[in-house]
Amino acid sequence: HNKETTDGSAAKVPAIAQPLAEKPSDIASNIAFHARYSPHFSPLKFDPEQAYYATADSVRDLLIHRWNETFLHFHKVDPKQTYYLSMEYLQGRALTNAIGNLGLSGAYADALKKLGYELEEIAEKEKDAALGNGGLGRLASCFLDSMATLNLPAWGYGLRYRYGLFKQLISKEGQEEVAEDWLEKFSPWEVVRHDVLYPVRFFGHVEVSPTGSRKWVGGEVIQALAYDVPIPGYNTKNTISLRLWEAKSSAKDFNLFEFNEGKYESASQLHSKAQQICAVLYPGDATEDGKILRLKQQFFLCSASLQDIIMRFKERREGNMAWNWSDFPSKVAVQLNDTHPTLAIPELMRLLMDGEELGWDEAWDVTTRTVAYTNHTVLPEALEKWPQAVMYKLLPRHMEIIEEIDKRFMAMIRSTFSSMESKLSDMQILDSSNPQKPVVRMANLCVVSSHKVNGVAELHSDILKADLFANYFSIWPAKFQNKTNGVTPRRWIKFCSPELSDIITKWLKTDGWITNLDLLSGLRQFADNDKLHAEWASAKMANKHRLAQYVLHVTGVSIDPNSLFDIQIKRIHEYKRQLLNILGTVYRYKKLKEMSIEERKKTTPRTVMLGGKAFATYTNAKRIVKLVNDVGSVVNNDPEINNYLKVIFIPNYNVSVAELLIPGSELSQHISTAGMEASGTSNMKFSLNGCLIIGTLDGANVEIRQEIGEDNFFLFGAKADEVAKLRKDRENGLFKPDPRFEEAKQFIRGGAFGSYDYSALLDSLEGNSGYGRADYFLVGYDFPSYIEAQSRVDEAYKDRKRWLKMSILSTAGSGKFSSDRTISQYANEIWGIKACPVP
Ligand code: 9GP
Repeated sequence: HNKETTDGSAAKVPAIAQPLAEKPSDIASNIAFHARYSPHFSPLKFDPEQAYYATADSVRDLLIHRWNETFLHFHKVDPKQTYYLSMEYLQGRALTNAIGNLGLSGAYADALKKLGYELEEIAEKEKDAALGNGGLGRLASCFLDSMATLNLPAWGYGLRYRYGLFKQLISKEGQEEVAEDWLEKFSPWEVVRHDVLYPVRFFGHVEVSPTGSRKWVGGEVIQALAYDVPIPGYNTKNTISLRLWEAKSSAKDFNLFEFNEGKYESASQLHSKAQQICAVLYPGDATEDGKILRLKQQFFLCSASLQDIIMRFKERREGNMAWNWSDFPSKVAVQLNDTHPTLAIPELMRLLMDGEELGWDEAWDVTTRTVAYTNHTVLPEALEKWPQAVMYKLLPRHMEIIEEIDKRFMAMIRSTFSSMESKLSDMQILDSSNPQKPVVRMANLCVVSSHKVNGVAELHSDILKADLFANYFSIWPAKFQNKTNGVTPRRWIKFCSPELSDIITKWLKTDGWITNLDLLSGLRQFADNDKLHAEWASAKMANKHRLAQYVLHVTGVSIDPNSLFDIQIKRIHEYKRQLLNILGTVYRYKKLKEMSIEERKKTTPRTVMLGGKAFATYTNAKRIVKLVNDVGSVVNNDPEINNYLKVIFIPNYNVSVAELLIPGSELSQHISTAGMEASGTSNMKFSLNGCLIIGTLDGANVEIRQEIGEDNFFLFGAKADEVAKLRKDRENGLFKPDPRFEEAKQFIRGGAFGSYDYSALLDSLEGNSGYGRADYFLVGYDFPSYIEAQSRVDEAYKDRKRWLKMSILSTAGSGKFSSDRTISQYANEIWGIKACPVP
């Protein structure tokens, strides 16, 4: 292997004779080899868990081989490279995906059979890597898959959280959060790089030398240690890296003397401070200590990653005397995934000025040509604002730099765009309008310092230009772009729904659609074909059976695969309006109760499934989780209604659960208040899997509807540009609630679903909502059109042929929503990078 990859650096590594197994018999012996010689368990066992680890170890051999080749190839070619900085990655499980991307699913399944196992059985032993919250983190993971598949020179950087997203337990009280220990045993997918270690400083002060140069000194210094996760591309040798930083202290920080004196805590103070940094994803930030910890996490990611990027830039220029710092942006693109990694901006400035001795103008030129920013939300509470006092304390040099950026920005506006002077207070980075609590607006810092700013769906990008960033757009129109999100077709159909994928390949007579999703449009010509209908229906039914078994396993409730499977899975948030869904379901239940048996028999039986986690301190979201569960307990145990309606709360929703639910879905709900969901990505996964959408004109729904055709989308609700007026009308007492809406709420208030007092939740729809305005999310306004859209769903489902045609057309129209398309656009229109395939 060494021979193929030999260049200057590979020659230092001795050659090896171990074969890389790709045939079932070789794979089986390789797995057996790992079971014996990579002993993670006591030697006599070969139970499913041990089989999983041994299998993963054997896959890892293949990945490391390709990974080294990719790294060396990039090193030799030295292309411009993208670095994706994200506080979140929702990787899920890796085994099935890695085997699939390597094209070895069949070979591994056969090999495991020889050893007495089914691939699916052992794959279930893997814990989800849930280093993220929701859509933003899963998008980052889909992007990595596409970057590798497209052979792009690109890496991800993130944090190696000890505990990722919490595990959700459901009891009578509702949701309970417990720490999810994804590293309980260990992860076979990460490789610690003991030689990749950078110091990251916090606190301290700025020292000024007699020549006026400034240096940040003192404070505490924590080490960032790299853990690399290989990301294999599909059907290519290219295997890229997700580099996750872990915080640690060094031996010199351990005070042996104090320890021996019995002062155990102070002896290892820095050790425990280091451990706090990567302990959990999004630690609570209500207190000042919480804020400092969050900022520490963000800065830790930015500083370690930039030191690493600069090191690599210099390493690749070793021996070349002619390079210049102004070359940096032609070799490096840094993408900020939301505002969480904003500190990369002042940190790059600091490293260039204080470390490499560039002047302000040169450092600013390099920084602004390197960094680009993606906005993922317009929700005010998600646009980060950090107290200036906290920033001064933790990052004194960075605050100096931010102040200087702000000062120069204001001077530029006054001199070049004097008509914007009145807007300056909104555009400024430092907001001192409340002298008690001056803050740094991270989004403004991003917009001012990035060469490109993009939203994640057309509607969202338009809102950024017209509203959130309108002032900036008026001075820098060329800075703003749209990059509609996408999802990887490998994980989200090929591997999670092999039956449907085989049918698509058979009818299109090619599997080229897996990397060129636009080819799915070729299914349109067969949308009325009875034979395809029969195959399509049978694949869906197989997936529904698999899902029904899972539901029985995790909830104890048996559901009927002949009923319409209606699913809403996403983080629980008032703007996502799970409450609208459950109120609609309550209304349906009440109407069923009022019907005669004969009438009931004419209805469309439904299984309504909801899943998602509520942020631990988000009270109304937790009440919604409880309400869904309470409704389920009553409905599912009502013998009259049982055959016509079931309501299921799927506990502990995560990536692996989504891989089961989405292929088995027939209707999915994407019903956010228009203008509030930036994009959504599960909507794309559902329609790709032939599931129909009931939804509002929000986020990427708008484009999905365009692509699959208006007739194949159950639309309802207010439009984004009507929302502001509707809220005003409501404040002015002009809103008249629909009697059906009142009926549903009254039914709950009357105790139909138990004795828990839901008035605080329901009151948010009438009076004092958390936002200080009544029914801010317009549940009441949209309720009647939602109920009517649901009736159209019921009717459509009764017509099997029509429904199947719509389902096929959904898949056929999903070509645009591949993350391969999204990433190609980022590569061409923002990063300026080109494919660099390993020969
Ligand atoms: O809420 C958005 C979601 O609509 C979008 O699909 C996702 C990926 O772009 O980002 C989410 N935003 C966040 O999680 C926080 O900004």
